[in-house]
Amino acid sequence: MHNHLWWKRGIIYQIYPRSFQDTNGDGIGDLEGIRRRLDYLTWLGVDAIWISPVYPSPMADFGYDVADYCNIDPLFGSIDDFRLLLDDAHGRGLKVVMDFVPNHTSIAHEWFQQSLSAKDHPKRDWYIWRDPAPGGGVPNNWVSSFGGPAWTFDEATGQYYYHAFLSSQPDLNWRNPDVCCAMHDVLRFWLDLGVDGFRVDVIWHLMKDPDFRDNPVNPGYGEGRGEIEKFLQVHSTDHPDVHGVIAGMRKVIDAYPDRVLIGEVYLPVERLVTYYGQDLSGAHLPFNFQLLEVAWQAQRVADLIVEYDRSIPDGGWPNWVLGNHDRPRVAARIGEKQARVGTMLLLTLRGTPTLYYGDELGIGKIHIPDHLVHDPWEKNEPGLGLGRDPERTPMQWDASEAAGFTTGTPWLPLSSDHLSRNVVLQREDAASMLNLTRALIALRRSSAALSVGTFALLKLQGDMLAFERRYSEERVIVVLNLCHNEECWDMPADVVGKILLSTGLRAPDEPVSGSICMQPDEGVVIRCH
Ligand code: TEU
Ligand code: CA
Repeated sequence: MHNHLWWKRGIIYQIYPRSFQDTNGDGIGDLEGIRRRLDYLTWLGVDAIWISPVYPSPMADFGYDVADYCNIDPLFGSIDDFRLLLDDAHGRGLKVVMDFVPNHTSIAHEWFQQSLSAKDHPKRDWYIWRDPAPGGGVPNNWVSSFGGPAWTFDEATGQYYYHAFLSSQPDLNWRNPDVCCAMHDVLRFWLDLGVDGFRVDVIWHLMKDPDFRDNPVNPGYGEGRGEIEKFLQVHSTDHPDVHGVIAGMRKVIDAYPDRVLIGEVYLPVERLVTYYGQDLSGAHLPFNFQLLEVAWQAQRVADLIVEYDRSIPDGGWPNWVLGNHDRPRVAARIGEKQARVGTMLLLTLRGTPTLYYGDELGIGKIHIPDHLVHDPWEKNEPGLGLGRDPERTPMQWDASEAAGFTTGTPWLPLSSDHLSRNVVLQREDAASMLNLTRALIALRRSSAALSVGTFALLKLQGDMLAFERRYSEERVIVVLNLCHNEECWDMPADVVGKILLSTGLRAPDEPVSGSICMQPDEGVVIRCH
């Protein structure tokens, strides 16, 4: 399995830097904080960290509004702090993946300031400027992902600029070759520093319909959903020309050995897999977010795994995500008990797993009082449950007042159970979510079948799901009970082995053959003889 590239056999851990570890008491996590917690990450056993944006930014979208692509925001430290972090991470065998936000900049970026300054400025065309519609008003019906029109009028020059997100996040014009070149230079800047790859923000947004046609109405839209869902994003996103742009980035990256290109893509599977690109010239890993959205039923989960597996192009490598900074935490979504089963699924499926910080503690639902809401989406469209603050709260390290995250006041409230749910306590508890996660990581890493082996669905029965991972002679069976009742399964005669790990109380090494009775909310990994 060591013939496989690190990003195929490895496990990625996503860090939301504002919330991982503060070291200067301002209540906001920083790069030095991540560096001081590297021992934790190597103890946990992950192979790589992906850090959400740390570039200079007005923080209108908490770093996804970049004012300078080649520096570090003073809030997080300096470029020297970054170098130190990178060196220390590499010294421990950890890879570091940067967040790259090429679709839009901040309005504070000097490119935009120049673009705004005059209609004939050479940078005007770096962004997407359009005249008002013939009768006046916005150029088309495109809506911002955070609600409201996606066009903002500039009085001085009499045109609108396009922003798929906030009006303070103007979209770059990737049809302009100078934009391409400038952004490729950004990639090289970080690659030359030694980063191991990029997670590319909203990669499916980069190219838009050149005619800016109206998006069609979404017939499935209902009350209580975000405004963005009123229209199908057929002309504003996923334009066929995007694949040329991605292939261009990929070329830049491929000039350096062993780097990875991950793309953020929220699309149905058949569209998602096109982001591997023609002849695999696209993203190495187009993020597969299906587990974030699926109804937690064995049938649904099995269907999506099989469909995904079938859809991936030859030579393409799969990947799985169970949580991120944009979606409710897994324990909030499916409950704490099933989150253990979900984590077993994530870490036993075929394909690179991405683990979201804090999910290894089972952090769950967190209520953010109105006066503490930070997320601009929640502010724009309040009360619909779209807010992303609950999944961005500080990491819970110990039972001290601010959970060891800061000596000051955390920028977002801690989960109310941080005194009992934290790294120190869970490390001591053999049955904790943390130790389960760590054991699953160790198991995956020690097993070629789990890391890089084949996948086959074995059985679907009620709320129980069983699959097989195989690599040469090694055969591992995973059985997951997705409900709160006991469920028994008469196994095929050739499944004879022993339990390697259970999410429940079952003893490891317990022999298995014939039939297996799964405890409520239990998942097991079995090694066949
Ligand atoms: O997210 C993109 C994005 O489309 C999601 O916010 C999506 O709208 C939502 O999950 C519903 O499908 C990326 C970043 O991850 C997010 O944090 C940024 O706010 C956004 O891009 C803009 O850069
Ligand atoms: Ca800080």
